[in-house]
Amino acid sequence: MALRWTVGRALSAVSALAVAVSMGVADSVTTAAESLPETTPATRIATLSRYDRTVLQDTPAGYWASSVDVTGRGRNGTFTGTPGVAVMPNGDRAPRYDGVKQYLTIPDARDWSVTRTGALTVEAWLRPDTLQFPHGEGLGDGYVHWLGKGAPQNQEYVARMYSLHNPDNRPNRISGYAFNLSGGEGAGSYFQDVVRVGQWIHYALVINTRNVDPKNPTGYVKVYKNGRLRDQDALVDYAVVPGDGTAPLRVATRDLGSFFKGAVGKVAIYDRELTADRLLRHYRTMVE
Ligand SMILES: [Ca+2]
Repeated sequence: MALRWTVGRALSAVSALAVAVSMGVADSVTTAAESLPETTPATRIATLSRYDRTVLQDTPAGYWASSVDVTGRGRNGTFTGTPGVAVMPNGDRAPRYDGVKQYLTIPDARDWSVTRTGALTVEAWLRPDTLQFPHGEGLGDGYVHWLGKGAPQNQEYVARMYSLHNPDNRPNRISGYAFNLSGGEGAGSYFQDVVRVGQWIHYALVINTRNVDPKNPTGYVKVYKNGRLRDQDALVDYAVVPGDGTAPLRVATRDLGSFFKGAVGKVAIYDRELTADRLLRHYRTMVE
């Protein structure tokens, strides 16, 4: 029953897109980057990829293959600029950002904040098209924020990638941080491997304030790469207590301070901690 309900809602979202396109409401950017072809409703649902279906089985609060919320809740994003298209390992398409001024904005919603349930998983596939980002921020402009929810006094979380050469000596480190609303230093986890231009990487950031133990008395942050847990850190180490801010969720930037050059696809937000088994399943479904 749950699956049928979910698929039904996904179908509604696809229908809504088709209506928007036929009415000329959706711009060409949205249409070009959308991975769901315009066909009859019956075949549309069949063209959700196996990867999309696997994600929907885990009932994400929001799921954006491009700018459209595939869950059917209608919380669509808006592209700024005209992103290109990249092909993912399974043949699906993903928006490709120029690293200068293109990004996706999804309006603020309670479901995008850790505070609603006490746990959040942010999942995405990224494909860097450079190892040295032209529009970075931080020390020596050494990194870019490629996904995040944060603005002054409304900081929540961010996904970051460092350039190959940066003053912090963190070559191509890929990380995730949880912040207090006031900002400052975040509690973060990371992996730091050799990265190739054009390589697809599956990333998941978990923030959990409910699963507490003596080492994590107020919860933790975790980062997964390709379905494997790579790092975990206690929120208490940086005295981080996540809040519910007003900033939008953005992809390819957080707050226009830096811009990711490359593709970011299949962005999903879950209002709980996804299990390692499910994250590994997602990864394998894309690459096998
Ligand atoms: Ca909010």
